Parts: sequence; structure tokens; C-alpha cells
Amino acid sequence: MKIKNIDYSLYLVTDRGLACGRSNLEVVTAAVDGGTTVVQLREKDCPTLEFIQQAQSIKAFLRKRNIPLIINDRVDIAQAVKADGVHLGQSDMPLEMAKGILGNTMIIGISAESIEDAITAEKGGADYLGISPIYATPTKTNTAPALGLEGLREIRKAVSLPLVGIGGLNKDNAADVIRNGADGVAVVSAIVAADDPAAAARELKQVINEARKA
Ligand code: TZP
Ligand code: MG
Repeated sequence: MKIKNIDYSLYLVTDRGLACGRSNLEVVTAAVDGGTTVVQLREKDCPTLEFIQQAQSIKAFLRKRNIPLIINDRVDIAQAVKADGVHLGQSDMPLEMAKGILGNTMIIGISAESIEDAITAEKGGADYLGISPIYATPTKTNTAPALGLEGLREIRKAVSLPLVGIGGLNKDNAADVIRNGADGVAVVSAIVAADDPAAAARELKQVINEARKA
């Protein structure tokens, strides 16, 4: 069944290329130790079997801790491993088709690169939105233009779904993203590439929690 009341506050997106030789499971373990609340497994160039095996081992770890596992892009893998959700970009499977396959069994997150994307995804029944990118980032260069905090605020006014900002976010700007309407902060490099991913996650989580309280 689809899980409810997800805490999106610190959302980790994996990237093995930035992980300094650590496995995704090692990074996820450390990140969860530091307070990460959602994990998205994102593999851009990985054989399907390996993607499935990674998803299974990470899912086994996260399940015990009640932390949702979201699979990037691959609806088939999300379904096969019984992940908690799938995350779809604007060039991935359309939301309506994904809903046709998954029904209401799983969370569907959509990347919104504009107000129009956000409104369309909300109308189409998305569960949350990744607002992308807030800032330009070397981690993903084929993005739409940066939305900045102003773009985030505009989207916040236009939709009521949970919003997670992504792109160039770190401990120094995470609080701004929360103050400007996001429910959570999604990061790749700020945790994955850190010398100490657990400490990096802990620091981010503290900043986010304080901004959420304010
Ligand atoms: N989607 C939009 S920006 C981005 C993704 C996956 C990468 C964010 O990486 P970082 O290192 O947190 O800037
Ligand atoms: Mg995608």
C-alpha cells in the first residue's frame, strides 16, 4: 500500500559517480544515520539486473527504519522490487501512463521545472514535486534554467502538494529553500560527495529542522 505522511525534509538522491568509491548502500547507511528521511535511487547508466539488486539491498535496509525508497525513472524496477515510489522527470514516462501501470499502489514524484509543470502534475495526481533546479549544479547540467527562490515561491503559491527543492543545495542555503515554501531539501553532492556523509546529513538535517520550526 502507498505510504502516507511522508517526511520529505531531507531527501537523498544517490549518485555512484560522486561517491568516492563508496557503494550506494554505504552512502545510504551513513546518510540515514545522519537523519535522511527519504532515499531516491538514481542510476543513469546501470544494467537492469544490477539496478534491481541495488534497489533490493537498499530497500531491505530502509524498510527496517521506515524510510521510503523511491526509484528514479524506472517504473518497472519500482514495481518489481516493491519500492515505495517512483520519481519521474519531464522526459520520463508521462504521469498518466505511470498511474495507469501503478494505480494507487505507490508514491509518484514529478520533477517540475516551471509553474505549468507543477500545476499539470498536481492535476494529474502526483504525490509530491521535485522543484528543479533551484540553482545550477555541476551534478546535472542538462537542466532547465534555475528557478531560484522566487521561482520556488511562485510554485508554492500555485500548488498545495509537498515540494522538495533540488539543485545546488547545501547546508548554507537549505534554510532559504524551506523558508521559501519547500517541505524538504533534496541533495546529491552535499551528502554523497562529502568526506563524512553521516556528518554532512546531520548538519543539513539540523539546519532544515531549525528552518521548519521558525
Ligand atoms: N535534478 C535536478 S538538479 C539534480 C537533479 C538530480 C542534481 C542535484 O545535485 P546536487 O549535487 O545536489 O546539486
Ligand atoms: Mg528521470
